[in-house]
Amino acid sequence: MPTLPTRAALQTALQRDGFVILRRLFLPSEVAALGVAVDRLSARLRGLPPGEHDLDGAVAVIAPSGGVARVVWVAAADADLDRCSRDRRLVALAALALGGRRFDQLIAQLHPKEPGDAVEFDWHQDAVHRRHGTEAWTDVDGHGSYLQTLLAIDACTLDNGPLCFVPGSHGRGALPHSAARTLPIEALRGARPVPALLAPGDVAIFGPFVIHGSTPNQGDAPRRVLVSGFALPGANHRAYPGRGSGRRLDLDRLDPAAPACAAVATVAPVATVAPSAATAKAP
Ligand SMILES: O=C(O)CCC(=O)C(=O)O
Repeated sequence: MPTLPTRAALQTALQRDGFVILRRLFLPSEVAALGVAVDRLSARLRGLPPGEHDLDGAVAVIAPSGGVARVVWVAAADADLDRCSRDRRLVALAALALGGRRFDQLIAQLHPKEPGDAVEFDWHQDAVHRRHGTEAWTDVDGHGSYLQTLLAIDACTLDNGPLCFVPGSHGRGALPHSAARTLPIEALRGARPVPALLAPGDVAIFGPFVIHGSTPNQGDAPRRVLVSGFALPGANHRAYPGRGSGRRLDLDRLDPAAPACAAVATVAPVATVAPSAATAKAP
């Protein structure tokens, strides 16, 4: 029975690249159900003007283009996306990567990049969004104390704005960002980013120091992803937006009946893609 990678395999890959891609962690039927949930949510967002909008305790951010930039703490707005954002498999990955069994879930965020919506995520490290290096964050394990997961609901292809990583960039530690929490382009000098080309159900996981970003969707199919973020207890001291955000998850109390993985591999694709400078805010 295919299963999650061992702790050693996962940690070796994370330490080498700063991110890991896990293939087919979610079953096609599960991903199809998520697509339906996102369609339901998108119908509620249609026609909203640019800016932030409360959605049953979630925060929908509409970009100047009219596209949905992100839905922050989407767990409050949809029960299916809520369940998936704290799925046992994702929390188990946090346990393998970070150690421990209990985590504070800071992020449950939908990025429904649609063709032509001009939504992009400039180069950044998630550490800046966690407020690493400020009073709002205590690096309890000395390695960032945080894991982010990104589940592909649609295929992430070269033309629809896949998330791109700079392998090994986590080794540079926390870098200075602009006031908009983006990296200056000089920080990318000599970098060789790789796109995370994902099939529906694949998951990318990454630590808080790896440099990543993505360009707009220039394809003709949506690129919807669900992002979750897990912190070691004691790391975060900030209230995150969204009703119920920051909840404590205990791996031993999550639904043990969650389906097993279809298959798992830990492979980083290698190709070079350079997202442009961008304006959208990252999680
Ligand atoms: O959805 C994307 O392309 C950006 C994701 C991202 O930057 C993040 O999860 O930190």
